[in-house]
Amino acid sequence: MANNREKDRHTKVEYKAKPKSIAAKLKAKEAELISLKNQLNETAVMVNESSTQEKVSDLKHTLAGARGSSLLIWIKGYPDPDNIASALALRWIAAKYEIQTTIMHYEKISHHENRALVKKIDIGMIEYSDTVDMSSFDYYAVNDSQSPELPVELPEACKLLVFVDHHKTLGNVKSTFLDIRENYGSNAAIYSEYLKHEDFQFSGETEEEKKIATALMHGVRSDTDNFVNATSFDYAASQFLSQHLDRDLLALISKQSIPGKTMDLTQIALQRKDVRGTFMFAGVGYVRDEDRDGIGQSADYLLQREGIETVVNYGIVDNKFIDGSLRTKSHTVDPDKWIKEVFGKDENGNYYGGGRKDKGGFQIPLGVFTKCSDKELLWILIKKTIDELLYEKIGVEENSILDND
Ligand SMILES: [Mn+2]
Repeated sequence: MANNREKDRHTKVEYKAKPKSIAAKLKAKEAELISLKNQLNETAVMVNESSTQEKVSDLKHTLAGARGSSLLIWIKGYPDPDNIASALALRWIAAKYEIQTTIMHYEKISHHENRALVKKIDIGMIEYSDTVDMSSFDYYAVNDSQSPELPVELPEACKLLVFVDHHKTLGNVKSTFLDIRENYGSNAAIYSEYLKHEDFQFSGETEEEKKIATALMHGVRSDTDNFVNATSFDYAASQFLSQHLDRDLLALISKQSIPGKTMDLTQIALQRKDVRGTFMFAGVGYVRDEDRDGIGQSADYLLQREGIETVVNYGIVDNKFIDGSLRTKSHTVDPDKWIKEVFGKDENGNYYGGGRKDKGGFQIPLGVFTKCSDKELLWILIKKTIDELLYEKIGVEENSILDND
């Protein structure tokens, strides 16, 4: 995330002594990391909170002004997960103001994935035809599109009430409520922010709300190419949505179904990715024993990223040991040799890990550190130690500028 990178960049820590064993290294850093942690807490900022607050007030005001009216939610272009989910969210919010909504599309639903979405979520969209009576709409809304022009004619009195988009604007849009955020990877993330706002009391507990959260998550994923092109706002949205979504439903409407936990780990790994040339490293934090496979699976996924040849993901498994996975498509990285060189041997002369062909792994027991009561601090400590070993191996300075996007 941008914030973490900022923090990393501004946190200059110099290491004078160079302890040999991992345990000694951990111990040597504890004090300075406590101060580091304090600094991190101080600089933490809530992104975008004030502007969302303003927009939510605006939206409430707009909808209250249209109370009891009839709203056409128009899906422009081919119905896709992002605009369908946005329409669903808007319908849910509008219902709070007794606004009757009709979700309508003009183009055919083409992709099988989108048909599955419409069917499984039971969206109740109408396809436009000459026989549909358009005269009853008081207002219309457009989401996820650069312009509000429709391919059909609306009654003169029918005004644009809501316009929400995340593309570059093409010109002036006149809408009672307008929210354009070019720095969002998905429109669904913008709607997730509205729903997250306490004023709308989205509990995520009803069937309908779970469906909406699921559709929005699908929208975020699909518009960000499975988070590869996500911004911090999309991650924040998916973090919120993940608390409410129906994972079985999400699996059904997604092209490939992957275990929920693996998806979460992948999401975390993407969020914390640290790209160094052709290497990508990601510490995913604490992982339950039964979910440890997700560390390797998320590394498999990250390896698909263009320009990346080697991925190392790691986390603390079962509060007992550091578990890491390496995946590579490089011709020069030998996973077995690489891991043995990076992590060395324990006091009994056994290597912490190894590998073969294109993959490898390592396990480092936390030993006495399992007793550490501050899990957050312990993670910072572990992460810095592992990262430093990795950086040393590939020959980069810890504080060199990251080339993450
Ligand atoms: Mn979109």
